[in-house]
Amino acid sequence: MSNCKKVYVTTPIYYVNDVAHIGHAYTTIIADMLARYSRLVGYETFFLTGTDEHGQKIEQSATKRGKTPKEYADEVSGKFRTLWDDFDITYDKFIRTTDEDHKAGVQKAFQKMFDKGDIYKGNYEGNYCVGCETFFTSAQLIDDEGCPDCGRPTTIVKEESYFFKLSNYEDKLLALYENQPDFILPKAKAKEIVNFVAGGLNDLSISRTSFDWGVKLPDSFGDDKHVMYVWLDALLNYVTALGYGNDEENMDFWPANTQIVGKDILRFHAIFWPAFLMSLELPLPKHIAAHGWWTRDGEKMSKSKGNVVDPREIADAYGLDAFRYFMLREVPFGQDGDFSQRALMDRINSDLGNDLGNLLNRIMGMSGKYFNFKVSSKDVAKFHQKELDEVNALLKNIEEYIFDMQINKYLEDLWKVLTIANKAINDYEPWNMMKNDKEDEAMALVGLIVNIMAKVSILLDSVLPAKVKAISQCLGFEVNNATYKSLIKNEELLGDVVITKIDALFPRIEEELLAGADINKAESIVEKPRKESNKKETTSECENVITIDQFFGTELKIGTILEAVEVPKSKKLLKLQVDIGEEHPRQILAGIKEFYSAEELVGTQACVVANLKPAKLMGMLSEGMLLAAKDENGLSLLRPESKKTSGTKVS
Ligand code: ME8
Repeated sequence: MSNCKKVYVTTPIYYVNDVAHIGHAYTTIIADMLARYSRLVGYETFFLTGTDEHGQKIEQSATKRGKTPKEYADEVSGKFRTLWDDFDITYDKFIRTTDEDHKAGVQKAFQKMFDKGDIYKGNYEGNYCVGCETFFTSAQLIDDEGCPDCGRPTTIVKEESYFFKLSNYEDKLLALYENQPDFILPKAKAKEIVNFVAGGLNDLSISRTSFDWGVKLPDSFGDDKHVMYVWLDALLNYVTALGYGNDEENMDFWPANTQIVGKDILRFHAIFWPAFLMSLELPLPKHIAAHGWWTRDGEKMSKSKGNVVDPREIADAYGLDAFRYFMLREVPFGQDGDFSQRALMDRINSDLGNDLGNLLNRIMGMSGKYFNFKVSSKDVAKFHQKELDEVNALLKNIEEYIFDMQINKYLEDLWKVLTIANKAINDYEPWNMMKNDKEDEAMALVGLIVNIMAKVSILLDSVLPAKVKAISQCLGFEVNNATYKSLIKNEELLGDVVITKIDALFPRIEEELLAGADINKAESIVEKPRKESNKKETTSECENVITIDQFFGTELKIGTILEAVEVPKSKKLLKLQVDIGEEHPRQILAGIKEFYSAEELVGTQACVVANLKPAKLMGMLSEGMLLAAKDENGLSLLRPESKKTSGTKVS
């Protein structure tokens, strides 16, 4: 792969009969990561996504809503597109199967397959699942009726149909799997496909007469009552998007490098699709990469079960980059994963907050305190060749993980590099170097850490695009193809840089404030979990010292609790109205229900953090925080010894 100049990456085109959920976002984020990475390393890249809008299922969904299929498709397709735009998905084209040029391209392909002798007319009788738009043999059905994929009842459909001679391609497909062992990724998934094909392939019915909402056959067939099978129409999007059958403008991107699909549709992409391409005499994609399934509490997500996780809600609550990181890091590509906010929070606080964010804090702290923010790499190699060698060894072949779809391994290795940096600070103790007049050595150490952060951030650009922008601003360099080449490919170091202070990258998400919400349930997603500055994992006393100004950055005031009520369904939260000397009382949600009853609080006072960014907990606004101390004997609010005027400053 590595010397490929053009990279074409695709997602499946999503059906417009459903709202986007984290499963769709997952596929799209993986593809977006590949596309961004490819662009950064200098490959000419084309990234395609879009919507699949024909077929009986869509027709039925539209009718149910009193809309024409096109009206309905416009609406839902628009929602997908807006979501991807809001998620900064860097697609080069968003295709819709209702696009006129797509339909024309599909008709051209149909004609070509027919001219080649791969399409014939016959009669079809079979068990059809409308939900999956697929025919099944009687042997495949559950209890003689149920669809083996979704369990819903199938119906017997008998109709005149055009067929594609799939059986002709059995041997060619088996040869493909043999000769191109990484055609299907992860490789372990190839076995089930090989077995399926080796078991014998029936010819494929590729037209329908029982409904109307689809691409018509080419006029030359004079057969108006047929529309094309939705999977033939849909799969061809990958080439019509490049201009196949029309201007061919971007056909030089074909064959695709990586076509990302969910495991549910691997069979269509690993059997039908290459057979269609062989018939069209087009080259085959390099990889069909099938990822696993996201479940919610172990169950498939569906609107009827009400357990669908909305990607927008998660990204709003936790940040888009954190959501991207979590999806890419949490589950090895190809395996299933169960979505939980607890796991997401842990990743944010640990990997992103501590390992990455805190390292940047340390860079800002050390460079500011010791060197007035000016850092030179001049002596890094002199004092730290060992660490540089370790870093370079880890980064040397890391690209292979990306195109092998071992994204979690890619991220694991980047985190190993961060560990080298965090460990170096602990081992070399720059604060002692400074005390012992070894300023050059301290500068080399800080330079090493800055360079490690710069290298890692270049390779994280495709995963955390917004945060990497912030990191590069802080370090005073740009993430682009030139810096990729010098810092990663050529293993060079940055020149002199001036560090600029920025806000904490991934402020810690405090679990206590999620306390009232059941963080393992999707329903209780908080819109904006309160975040506070990164907690420092300190390695020396001096790093933990704050100035008086920093202390006074926190506004502490005496508040009088005017009202207190329990928050229904929450084990921990009380909703308080607290007078802190302002025109209106503040609403504060406090996780103290286990320790105080609502009644006993009314009229008492407590110390309030008054300038905390408001947060929403269980859908309610919280405009401050009460200070409390908790030990094994329980929790006590911190209160003035004698009554004070509401709003009195605490210092
Ligand atoms: O199948 N976990 O469209 P579709 C992970 N139109 N990924 C999931 C998921 C989950 N729970 N749910 C959906 C179609 N996906 C066809 C494709 S392509 C020529 C035609 C993702 O809207 C996953 O990528 O049902 C899956 O393959 C895709 O959404 C299915 O989307």
